[in-house]
Amino acid sequence: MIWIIKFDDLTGQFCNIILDVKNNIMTKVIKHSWAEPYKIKMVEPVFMSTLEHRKEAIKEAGYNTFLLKSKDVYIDLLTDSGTSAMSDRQWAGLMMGDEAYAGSRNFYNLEDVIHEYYGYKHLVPTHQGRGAEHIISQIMIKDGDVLPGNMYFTTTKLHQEMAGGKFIDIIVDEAHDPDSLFLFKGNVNLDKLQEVIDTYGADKIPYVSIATTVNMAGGQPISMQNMKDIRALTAKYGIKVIHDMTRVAENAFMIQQNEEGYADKTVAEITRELCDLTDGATMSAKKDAMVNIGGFLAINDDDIFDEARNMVVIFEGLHTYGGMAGRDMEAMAIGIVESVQDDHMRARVGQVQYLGQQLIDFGVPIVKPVGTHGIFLDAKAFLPHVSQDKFPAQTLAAELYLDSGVRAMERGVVSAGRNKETGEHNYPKLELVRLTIPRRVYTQAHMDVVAESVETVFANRENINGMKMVYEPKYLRFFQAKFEKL
Ligand code: P71
Repeated sequence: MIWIIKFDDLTGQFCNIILDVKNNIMTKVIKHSWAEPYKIKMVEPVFMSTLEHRKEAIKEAGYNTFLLKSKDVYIDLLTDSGTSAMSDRQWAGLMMGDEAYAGSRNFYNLEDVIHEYYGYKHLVPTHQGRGAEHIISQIMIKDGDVLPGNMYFTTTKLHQEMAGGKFIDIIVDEAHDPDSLFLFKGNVNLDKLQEVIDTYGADKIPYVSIATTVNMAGGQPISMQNMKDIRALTAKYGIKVIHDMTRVAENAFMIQQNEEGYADKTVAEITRELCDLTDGATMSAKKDAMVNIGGFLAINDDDIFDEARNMVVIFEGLHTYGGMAGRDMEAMAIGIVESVQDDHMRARVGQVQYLGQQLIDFGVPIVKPVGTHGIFLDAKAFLPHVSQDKFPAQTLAAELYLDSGVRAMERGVVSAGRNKETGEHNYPKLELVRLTIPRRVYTQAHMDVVAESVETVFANRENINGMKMVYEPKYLRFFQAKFEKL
């Protein structure tokens, strides 16, 4: 028997070739490791805290993980936004920053990359995603308009409301069910979209708001077929589609893995195909594109571009930097190209799936199937004895920090805010704690620590009671609200 390890060009993976020379048999065993396509050049020490220290820190933070100091956190899974590790190429890009006030070379590099990889005609840079959401909402939405979309995102919805619009959720029902194994929970239910058009009329719908990988549903992808169907239906009525492309490459990877006809296409090709089915996009480059800050609005329509370019100078900065330094734009341009590499995505999503599988094996209730940017603990099933008005997800996030110094994020009733008309809490079906994995930052051993900690809290769940809110800010309350333990 002879073993050879060989790179398999067909699958892009390493495989073992086992040669049984005597019997003239060759067996090929594909390894399914998601191992990283990079090695570590620089490290950042983190604080290994004690239970005593964490008790003090979380109390002082009002049991809100957003209010913890980063120095008190061991493994930071609050978000994958702006927290990823840049490559040596991106760091080199920072040194190539052209900090001219107007017409920076880096802006044109970024524009070229966006044309090539995303295909949109015009680029308006912004300081981050919500800057782009603000501009597109103010330009396109009028008082009394409605915005159908595949589940709300906090900042997106707020900007739509502040512009006078009302968000209407048209995502498939499966998205609200943590146990449904449907592979494309980001899909739009086309009957729901048709119903919104019939009820309000196409002229009240400035655009359909479509996110690739739906954050609040658990990082769930939308299928290419569904995108095509949305395009066909909206085209019939002349309605635009605006794409929240914050994690589009992750969505493209899931299409490659799970949708018929896409196994042989690259993540880059699928990404481009997704963008081509829409009229414009808002982007938080802090996710897929692996920069610490940055974003943009991209749009095909010349008139909307004209207005957006006009508006960006009021709120963000000149139209060739939009709140970013030249060096940020260069790092972003490089990061976009890295984000659509198949090897990168296999490792990125593979790591998330690795953590998810450990928790599933232990019987911890999580949103299934595992999405692309994090694991979402199902707090309702985790703490069935804590009613939703006692903030189960908020409580669980605090308990997890107490146990191990792992910081997670509430995505439940606190995030959902209050109903604008009645003033009551919005009670979302999904009451989740998000363990968000930054890209290229943590190791497999870190994932093991996280899994062990969640399992410990799960084993002690009966001793956990809910919390009451003792301070509530008016906007996006989850960022600064404070709580006390019951
Ligand atoms: C995330 C974030 C950052 C965040 C935002 C609000 C509350 C808590 C954390 C930001 C997104 C996003 C999508 C799909 C637009 C934005 C805004 N996500 N769309 O997941 O996920 O982008 O933060 O750059 O302004 O932690 P921005």
